[in-house]
Amino acid sequence: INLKFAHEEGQGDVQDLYANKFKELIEEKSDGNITVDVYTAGQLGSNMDVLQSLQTGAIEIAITSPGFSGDVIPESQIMAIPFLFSDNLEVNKKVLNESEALYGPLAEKYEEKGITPFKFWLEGFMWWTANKEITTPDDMKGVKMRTMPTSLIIKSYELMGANPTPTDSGEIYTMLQTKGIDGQENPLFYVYSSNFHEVQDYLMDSKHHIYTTVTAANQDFFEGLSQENQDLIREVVQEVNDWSFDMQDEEAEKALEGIKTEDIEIVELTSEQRQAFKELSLDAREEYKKESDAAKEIIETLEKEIEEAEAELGE
Ligand code: 6CS
Repeated sequence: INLKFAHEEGQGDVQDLYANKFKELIEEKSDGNITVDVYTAGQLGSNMDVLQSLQTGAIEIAITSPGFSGDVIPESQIMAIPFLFSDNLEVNKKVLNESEALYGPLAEKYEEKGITPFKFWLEGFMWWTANKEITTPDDMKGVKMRTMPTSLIIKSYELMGANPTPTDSGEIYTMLQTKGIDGQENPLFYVYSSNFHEVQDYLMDSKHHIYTTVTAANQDFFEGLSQENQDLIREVVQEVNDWSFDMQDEEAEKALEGIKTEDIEIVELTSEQRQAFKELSLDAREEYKKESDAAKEIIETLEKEIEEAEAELGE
């Protein structure tokens, strides 16, 4: 069996390291019966195309982020709500790994669209970059912030006062350079590997969100495999997932060291400053609930799960 495994990032980025770890482990554990070809962003079309190809089965496995799937699976926009997850990444790791909300009603919504989600996982805190310092909602007013295309992300940025501008991943750098957009949000490894520091003056440690994604398969393909192969794939995804938490942490650490040597000013938001943005964003939760009964159940369960994990592991 040969698997096409597509992801949304460049060579050496977090998703690429993840996909290659999966390849290494599955080829080894299946004694070569399962082989994997990894495709980076753009090789099989845009990130929206990858989602579609996963649905049709042209691609067997993919890392497909909720920021791109919101129009196909509205409930996946639970991942588009800022300040919903914890400030403690260990808490988020636990919730993304075990959540009944995500692996129950949300997974069902993926299945309805022909996608089998294996694991949700995180790629680190999101940071803002911009051509100005942004620490208050006033600073954010009218700023053209590039976002991923999902409508609830756009809505959240409107709530925070920005002028959100969805842009293809591959166009962010040029748009920043030509001032078509003023800023963007992404985890640090991606900011650094995409060289956004070359075209941005400020990097805000805003921790307004975490970047979450999901490793998933085409449903017909996956269900057509033998039980043994299904189990093996699930086992390897779990192993890679567990491994990815420290890996993303190291990548963020390396990026921070690198970016400190570049010509960009790093600004850390205080908890009071973050709180002001959080309050503005709260209506995004209400918007999400309106999507469906399932959405209401997903967010209410998830909020409880995050609270419980914080009580156990600390905030
Ligand atoms: O901002 C984006 O479009 C992208 N960010 C990350 C971290 N991964 C994939 C996606 O293309």
